[in-house]
Formats: sequence, C-alpha cells, structure tokens
Amino acid sequence: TATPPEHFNFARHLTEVNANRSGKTALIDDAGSMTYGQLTENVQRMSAALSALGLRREDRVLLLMHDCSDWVVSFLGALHAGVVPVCVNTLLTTEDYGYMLANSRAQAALVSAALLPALQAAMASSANDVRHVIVSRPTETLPGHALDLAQLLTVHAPGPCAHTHGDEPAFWLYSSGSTGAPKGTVHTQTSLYWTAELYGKGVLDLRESDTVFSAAKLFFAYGLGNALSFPLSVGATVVLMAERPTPQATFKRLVEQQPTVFYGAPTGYGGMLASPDLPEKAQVALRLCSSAGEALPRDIGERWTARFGCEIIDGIGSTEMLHVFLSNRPGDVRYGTTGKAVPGYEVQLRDEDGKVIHGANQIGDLYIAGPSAALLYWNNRAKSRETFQGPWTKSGDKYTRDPDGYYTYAGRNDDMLKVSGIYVSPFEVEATLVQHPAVLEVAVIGKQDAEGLTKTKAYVVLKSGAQATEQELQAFVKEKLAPYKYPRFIEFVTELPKTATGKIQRFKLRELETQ
Ligand code: 3SK
Repeated sequence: TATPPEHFNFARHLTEVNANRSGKTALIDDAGSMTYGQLTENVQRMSAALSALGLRREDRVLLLMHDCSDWVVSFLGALHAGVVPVCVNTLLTTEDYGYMLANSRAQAALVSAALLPALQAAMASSANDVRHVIVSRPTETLPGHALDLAQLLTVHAPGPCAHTHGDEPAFWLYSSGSTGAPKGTVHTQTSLYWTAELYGKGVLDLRESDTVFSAAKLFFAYGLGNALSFPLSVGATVVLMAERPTPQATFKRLVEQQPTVFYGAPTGYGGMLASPDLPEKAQVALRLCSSAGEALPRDIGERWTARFGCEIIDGIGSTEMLHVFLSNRPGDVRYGTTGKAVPGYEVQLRDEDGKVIHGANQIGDLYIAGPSAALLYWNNRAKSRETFQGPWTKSGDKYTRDPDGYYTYAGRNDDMLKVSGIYVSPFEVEATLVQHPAVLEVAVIGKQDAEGLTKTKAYVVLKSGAQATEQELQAFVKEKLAPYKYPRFIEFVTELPKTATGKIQRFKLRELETQ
C-alpha cells in the first residue's frame, strides 16, 4: 500500500480517486441520490461556506446529524477546509451535548432539523462558543440565527482545498470509558486513508461494483469506515438510512436497494434471524457481511451463512484505532473467533507484568500497533498516556490466541459493557438508578441472553417500605440517560454481596449469572 504524501487531505484524495466517476451514484439516502460529480462539488461548496462563515483551519464544528448525504457532505467539506468535525452520537442527552460543546469548543454546529431542539437546549444550558448553526433538511421556518444547509451550498461556489498535513488533527469521535466524561479522540487526515486501505480493501476487498449498507451509523467509527471512507475510496455506492436499524428497516434496504455488502453488529444479526420477516436468499444480493462491536456468537454466524450463503466477517476495532484491526478473512472464517491481525497492524497479548505472551491459550491484554491510531484524547493527558503508548495502543480488551494463531475474545479489563455494539458504563447506570427515590443501592453487570449476547442487568435493593416496578426503573433511566443505556433486566434483592470494607462484589453477581 502506498504511503500518503506528507501533505494529504482525505477529502481531496476522494475527489482524485473518483475523478472519472462523475456520473456514477455515490450516495442513496431516504430522500434521493447523489452522484460522485455532485458529491465533489457539494464538498467543495461546503468547504467554501465554512471558510466564508469565518471558520479557520483546526476550528472545531459539531456534527450532530442522522445518516444522510448531508452528513457526508458536511464531514468531507469540513476536512477539505481543514476544519475539524466533531462527530457525535445522535442518541445522547442534552447534557451530553452540552459537555461535548464545551469540551470541543466547537465554533459551529451542523445539525439535523429533528435534533435542533436538543442542540438548542444544550447551547442554552452550557458554556459554549457556537457562532453558527447550520440545519440539514429543515421542515419549518428556521429561527433567525440558524442557516439552511442546502441554501448555504447554493450560495457558495466550490472553494480550494486546505494544504493540510497528513498528521494534522482532522476529525474527532467521542470514546466512552467506565468512569469519567467521554474522551474526544483526535484523528488525522491519514487515519481514514489507512483504514480504507488495510481493512476496507485489504480484508473486505471492496470494489467499485459494490453497493454497501451499514446498520452502524456514521457517527460511530465502525459506521464511518463502513459507509463513508471505504466505499468512497473504491467508487462504490452507499445506501444511507436515517432511522434506527430495526430488522424491518434493514430488510427494506436489503431487498429494495440490493446491497452486496452489509455491515452490522451481532445483536442486529440476532434480531434479524429471529424476525418472521427475514427475507429469502433470492430476495437479497449479499456477497459479504461484516460484524464488529461485540464478539459474534458462532451460532449467529452459522445460521446467517446457512440462510444467505455468505459469510459474516467478524472483527474487532476501536474508536482509538478508527476501525477493525483484528479480523476473520473471507474464505477463512472461524466462527467464535475474531480471526487474526489485519495485515498492516501488529497485535500483542501482554501479561499482568506487561510482558508479551508468546504461548497459546493464555489470556492477555490486547495491544495494537498500526498507522490509523488516534493522536490523543483532547485535554486528557493522563488517559492519553495510558492508552497511546508509543507505537502501541492499549485496547482494554482481553484475548486468547489459539495454537493456529486465531484470537478469541475473553472480556474487558475495565468494567465496560458492550450492549448492541455500544459501550455502556455500569457505573453511570448505577449512579442514575440510585437517584430514584425508592432505590437504596444498586449494582449493574452484563448478563448473556439465550443467544450469548451481553445485556445490562441491574440488581436493585429498595429502601425499607419503598416500592418500584421493573418498568418504572427502566423508564427512569431512559429519561435521564441515552435510552440505549437502560437495564434490560432488573432483579430486586434484599442485599448486595460486599467485601468487609463495604465494596460491592460484582464478580459474585456475575458468577450467579453463569451458574
Ligand atoms: O467495536 C468495534 O469493534 C469497532 C469496530 C470498528 C470501529 C470502531 C469500533 C469501536
């Protein structure tokens, strides 16, 4: 793979790669389609518009949008101008957005019309530097200070590309940990290039003839590669969907748009396989599927392949490495394992003393070295040092390697849970549940469901004489946190297992679940 030049801009790179595809469809979203020629022009117009609004190189802009072509134009337009998009999850709370605005000091926000009220509430309740709000697809008259994204693109002629360095901060994604606020993970212009080369082309062998569809949204590192940097690096067509990836919404795209490549997470595959509306093989055009986010249970992989005749390529990536670095390969899939290192990345397992484990079948901490690692966590030197150790990045996952060199997931080394492929901190859920007037104390752990997928379970001790139902507590959490964080299971107990010094022994609760 060619090393990008010292001065490199990923948006310009895509323009060059697709220069001869101007009539080909690049993006299909819920409202229509956009050719490569239109995409290039819109990216250059967005770049000019941001510059004209006074946004300068390295200024941050918040990108809070449902998946649609405006997301792609906004992201690439910002990169083209050297302005840094801070891509945020559309499922969060006003409080989360307030934190992200203050932490990133974003000078502008690009937002879906449906998310404008949440953004405005965040702006009203937090110290922030937002000077411009640009709204995608407004359905009503906009408030005075807000600009219509489509109109902005018509007003500004295509602008020149910033002379960015390949190592320059290019965009941020937020990564969550078990404690503390989400960490602004700063990636460079070349991170996107490397993940597209090494995994998108190297492992998935994406081609111009592919149509791709990702259930994971663009604001996730997984979705960003799946549905933006990978397909656009090979001139493929992307199907984008704003709504939640329910089985029905996914089937609609699989059948109507005939994608050849589908990317999902294990919970999504499990939900589809369990649905009475699962399409027949003849109704879809899949040649390949990818999975990440949580370990894919063998049974789900096997049932999917039996139904559709195509493999699910299971891998693991991280926000810090931007995409998948350990993966199965087409034609060499061992369901139940995460495969081997993606060529271009090195992985190591280390023991508790930090020594590299060379033998087979021993549990160790997973470290990765590769060219797509983030630069740092914004304003967080301690966590940056802990995670980015010279060429190595600590993943926070535990793995084993079998004698044939295949890696198998063995859990996290912090308390984080991955539910439907998204990190959930048990401490955050506990801290919310104890705010309920009937709750005395609580412990949250991961519980495997019948399919081997992790769900959140809360053990709750109620205050003497107090009453609360499972549904009431679930609704309470959904109101205060992003809804996906609510505990799927609640068990009422009279006490929690504790050490002599009063610390909750979560491992005892985990043992109960595996008995
Ligand atoms: O969760 C994962 O495995 C993943 C994969 C690709 C990119 C980012 C992440 C977190």
